[in-house]
Amino acid sequence: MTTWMPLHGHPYTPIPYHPNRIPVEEALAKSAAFRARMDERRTVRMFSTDPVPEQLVLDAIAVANTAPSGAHQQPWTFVLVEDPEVRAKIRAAAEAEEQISYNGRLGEEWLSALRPLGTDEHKPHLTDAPYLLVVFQQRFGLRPDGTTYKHYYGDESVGIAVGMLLSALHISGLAALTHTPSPMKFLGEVLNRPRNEKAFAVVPIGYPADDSVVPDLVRKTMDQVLIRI
Ligand code: IYR
Repeated sequence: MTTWMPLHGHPYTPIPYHPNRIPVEEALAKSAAFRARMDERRTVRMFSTDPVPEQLVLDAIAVANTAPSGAHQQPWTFVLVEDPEVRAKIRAAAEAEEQISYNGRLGEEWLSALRPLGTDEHKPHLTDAPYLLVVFQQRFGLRPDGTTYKHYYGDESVGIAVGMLLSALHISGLAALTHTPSPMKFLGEVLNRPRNEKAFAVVPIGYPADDSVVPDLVRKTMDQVLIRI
């Protein structure tokens, strides 16, 4: 029997894993329903201030925490911000950065790529949405004694976790936005994060505003994205 040796701890004991196979008919029905439901997901920028059940957000974070990660290092920290003062601080700092970005820093090619989406430096969602989830990537491991160790595939791992988070939020009827103010250094400062963590994304979570609109965009077809050999 093989024993897997985590880099920074004890070997994991292999345990049986043989979940029941889902009968094909049932799997096809579930798969089709999930596909259709996911196709309804839209990135939302106009949020209602209505409260959302906290448990739905906690469940979605718990789902994200099931994501696969390089060497099972789970290099993520989720900071859930409800405090209106902290949200206001984050909005002010993000808008200050975005002001610079949209007025030259992004460059003409980037700005013209964004133009169809209609985004700008105003970020009301940061204070309208009842929750801001700030996802941090642990660039390296930090032991309590201050020594460090490498993390592997951090970008990929946190990206997968955020994807699972967005899916879980959507399944619960919640809307979200993957917002990446740039540079994001201020988030570590405002939220008092340790030196090994860098902000990966800010995810406002809530219900869409009653007058919310989204761009009438079209997704690539399967023919465009799938090559079969
Ligand atoms: N971070 C900026 C700009 C921005 C960049 C991309 I790429 C987007 O898909 C959307 C926005 C902002 O949040 O406005």
